[in-house]
Amino acid sequence: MKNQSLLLVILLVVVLALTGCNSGNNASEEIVMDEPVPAGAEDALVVELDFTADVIIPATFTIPVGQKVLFVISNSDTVELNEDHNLVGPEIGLREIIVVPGQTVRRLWDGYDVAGEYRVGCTIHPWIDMTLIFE
Ligand SMILES: [Cu+2]
Repeated sequence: MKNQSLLLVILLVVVLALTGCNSGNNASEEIVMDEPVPAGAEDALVVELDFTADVIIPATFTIPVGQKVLFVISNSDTVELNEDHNLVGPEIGLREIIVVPGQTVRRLWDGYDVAGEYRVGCTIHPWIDMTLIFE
């Protein structure tokens, strides 16, 4: 008798946990851990970046002005911080790209057409940044 009730409680907990997960997961914000290359990336320059727990690798990247970019951004730190990072560049109109631990995103960006050096970085961890050079 005791074992049966225990089993019933366990079953109930499992069912609740499963339905809870489903209702909390919005289809529109489903996370793809290894995003495919988006359509239209054929003529884009691939800019490959990696977030570690304290830096972005590489620290600088040079892009021709007006060049369309395919950002391939990974977050390889699943241990030390194990937190989301975002790449944001307000000065150059680069909107937030979020990368969760262990994820690789592939996003197209129109690029920027004023030569110069611009800081882009993570707003979650303000000490993590890099420089994009347009020339
Ligand atoms: Cu970060």
